[in-house]
Amino acid sequence: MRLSKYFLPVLKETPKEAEIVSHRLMLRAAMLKQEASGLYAWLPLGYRVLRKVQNIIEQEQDRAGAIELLMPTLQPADLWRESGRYDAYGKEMLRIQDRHERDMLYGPTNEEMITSIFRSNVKSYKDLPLNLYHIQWKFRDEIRPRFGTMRSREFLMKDAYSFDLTKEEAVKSYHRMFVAYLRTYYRMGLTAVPMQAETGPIGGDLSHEFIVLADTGESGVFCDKALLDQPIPPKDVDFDGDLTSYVRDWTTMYAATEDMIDMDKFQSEVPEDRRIEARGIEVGQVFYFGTKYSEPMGATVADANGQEVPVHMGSYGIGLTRLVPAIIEASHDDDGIIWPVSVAPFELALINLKAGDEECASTCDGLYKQLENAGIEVLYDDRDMGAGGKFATADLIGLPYQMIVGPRGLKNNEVEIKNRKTGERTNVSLEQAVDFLLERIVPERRQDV
Ligand code: 5CA
Repeated sequence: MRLSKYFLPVLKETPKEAEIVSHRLMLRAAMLKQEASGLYAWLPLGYRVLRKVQNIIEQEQDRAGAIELLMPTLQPADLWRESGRYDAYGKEMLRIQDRHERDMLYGPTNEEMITSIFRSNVKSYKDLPLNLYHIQWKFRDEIRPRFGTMRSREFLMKDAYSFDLTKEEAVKSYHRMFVAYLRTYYRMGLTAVPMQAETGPIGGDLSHEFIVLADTGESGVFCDKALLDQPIPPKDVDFDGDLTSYVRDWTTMYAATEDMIDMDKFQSEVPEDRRIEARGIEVGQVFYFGTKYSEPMGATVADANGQEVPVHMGSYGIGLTRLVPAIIEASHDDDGIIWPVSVAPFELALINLKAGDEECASTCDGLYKQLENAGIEVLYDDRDMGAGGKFATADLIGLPYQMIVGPRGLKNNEVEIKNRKTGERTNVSLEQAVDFLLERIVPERRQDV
């Protein structure tokens, strides 16, 4: 993409309304624009990141055996009357009437609708286990939407729903999602620690929140430091096999949010020098809630004896529009964002230092083609302006690598490559520049881990 043809209205000033760094940077880097309280437009740069996050989630969900579909944002109230949640959900739910005065709502979550899809289509235990997921906008009329898309009213969520014959089988489904989550966050450059959690309006008796440690997080958390170094299940993990050992690795050591903390247990189980008392961002939550929805809604299957039994269910959420700021909270400096390659809107900023210089322009044009042919995602700053502004933009929007092309370097047949994260600068010959980048960028995509 040529920056001269792109839409990247970066801000020089720091917007006053933004209280935390990720919100400030998302506004300054032209990723977002607020349209109303808790409602945001995703501008092109932000949308590219959101799509990368979505891709990783889809790959890991699919790998774990979940099947993608798409349900509507609007739902009939009658479904929610069946589960009893229409009244229970309260003011967070946006209630709407259509022209026939039928009660509708903008979905805050989809347990009811997926249960209705299930009950109309699945009749036998032989069709289980089943896990269906979608990635769809949700609306929750939060009392205090804040921190940009960290806590917004409309937000994009991945929600998966598992169906099993027995509790024992349902726990296996829970484990599959648990392992997929560890891999998903890791691929985005995050360490998300699973912590015992309350179940709130979703219900059930088994739940973990996945928490990224960050000072600006909304949850107080308590955990064992050693958890941060636990191994991530590998790409070829067998989702049909026994996953308990992975789950055990991540759940044996103490970790709980402030809602669930048992101080005596925390202090007796975790040696003092390993106790983390910190804040964190909840980037996902998984629930097992048995027959809470299947029973009132009549989602049953025939078991091996021909007996109709309600299925055991779980649900598994990831907040995509929250993950993007969470990644920024975990990875930025005074100059701007530092994207991990795997979610970067572009992998490389190609910077022509001297606009108007014919040799610089033609070399950059040539490199741009070569880089694109090599499959590197390039944002080519070909604008007719000084180098200072180009550097500032590249640092602000946080592309992992910069390739800087100027007359001085070209005299020696060289370009400069800067690593945004480490600040390290290397002069590389024109001939080797593309390979130099490929060697670094390809493993950092984390597609094969
Ligand atoms: N039905 C279940 C799981 S599918 C569910 O709704 N779970 S949840 O309430 O925990 O939401 C799942 C994830 O969505 C949360 O972990 C969080 O990352 C994200 N999320 C929830 N509320 C918001 C919000 N107001 N703004 C941004 N993200 C949110």
